[in-house]
Amino acid sequence: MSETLQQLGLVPFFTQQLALLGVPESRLARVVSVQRSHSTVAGEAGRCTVELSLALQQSAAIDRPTVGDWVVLDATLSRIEQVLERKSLFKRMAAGREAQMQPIAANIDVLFLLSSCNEEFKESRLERYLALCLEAGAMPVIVLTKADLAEDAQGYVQRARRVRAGVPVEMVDARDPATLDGVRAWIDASTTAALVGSSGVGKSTLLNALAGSSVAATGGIREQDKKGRHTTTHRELHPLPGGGLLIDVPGMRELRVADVEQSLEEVFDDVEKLARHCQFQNCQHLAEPGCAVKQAIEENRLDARRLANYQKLCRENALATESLAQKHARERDFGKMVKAVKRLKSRE
Ligand SMILES: Nc1nc2c(ncn2[C@@H]2O[C@H](COP(=O)(O)OP(=O)(O)OP(=O)(O)O)[C@@H](O)[C@H]2O)c(=O)[nH]1
Ligand SMILES: [Mg+2]
Ligand SMILES: [Zn+2]
Repeated sequence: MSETLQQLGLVPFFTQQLALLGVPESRLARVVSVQRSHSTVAGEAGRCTVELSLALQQSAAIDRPTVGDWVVLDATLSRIEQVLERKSLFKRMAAGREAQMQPIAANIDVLFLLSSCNEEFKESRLERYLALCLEAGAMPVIVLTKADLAEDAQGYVQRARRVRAGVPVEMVDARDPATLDGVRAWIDASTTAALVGSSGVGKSTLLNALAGSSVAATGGIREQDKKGRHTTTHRELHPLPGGGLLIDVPGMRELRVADVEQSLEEVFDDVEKLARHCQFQNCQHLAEPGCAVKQAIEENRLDARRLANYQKLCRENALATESLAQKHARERDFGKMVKAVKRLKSRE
């Protein structure tokens, strides 16, 4: 299967960069998937497996190509030389000890935040995803799957609507293409969308239904707690037959936030609005007198869970942002030291 660059989602934002670099479109490609030692890209010449240039291999994780990236290949089309500036980037704090950001999907227009109409549904998880989505610069759409299994699917819709006013909520049976018009409406010919959500919510099932064929494996969930079995193991970009592209992302156990302060304020703008009426400008909404936020909770105008999650995400964000800053400072110091040593050596 060979797609045109337009079918792969090419828009002027990237052709302009290419023109500035003076590189022909034959060397432009889009990253379809990333494996440990190589990546699969799609371009005018079809799909091929490529390596990273040495410079990219040595660059920070966040600067290395990720699924959805537009990249410049070398003349032999076997190596990625450069990653074009991204229009949007969904990223998280990487799991593990080292403080660094991990790119999840690049150049996405729409992010479908999937949650099931069962025990898996948690407002707090959606709030976390929403903050990451706004930070990414993508349009969020909450998709409630397994509406067919729920006695009160509308109840879940209402809960989802309260997560953040204005964020669209779609309800589907991901196995049934007849229920997908609401989701389809968000994807046009040049749209790149991505599917995120816990394992087992039906991301790959939804992809297959939109693609009209079985392009990704799906798996059952554990009956007792409705948890998925991590069926999808890698991220992949799939062109849809009706136009547009969809990135399937495996369910991630940990989606830590960093650098999302502004997006958190945006997601929790109802809390922020209340906080303006607190007696103290720096009120932490703990036990201060004249706290408008606490009062709203007492009067059932605000959910105590929502405030607790906001505070939890703020703490997590502050810690992560701080450790990223410390790491950058260490790297800067190390860079300075290396330069100083080189200067001394050259004097000798
Ligand atoms: N009844 C019903 N079942 C669904 C729906 N969506 C998904 N399923 C089922 O839920 C199970 C998990 O679906 P997957 O598509 O594999 O889930 P996933 O989100 O891709 O999971 P990971 O790849 O593990 O992250 C499968 O058995 C699907 O058939 C739905 O809307 N209704
Ligand atoms: Mg899957
Ligand atoms: Zn307060």
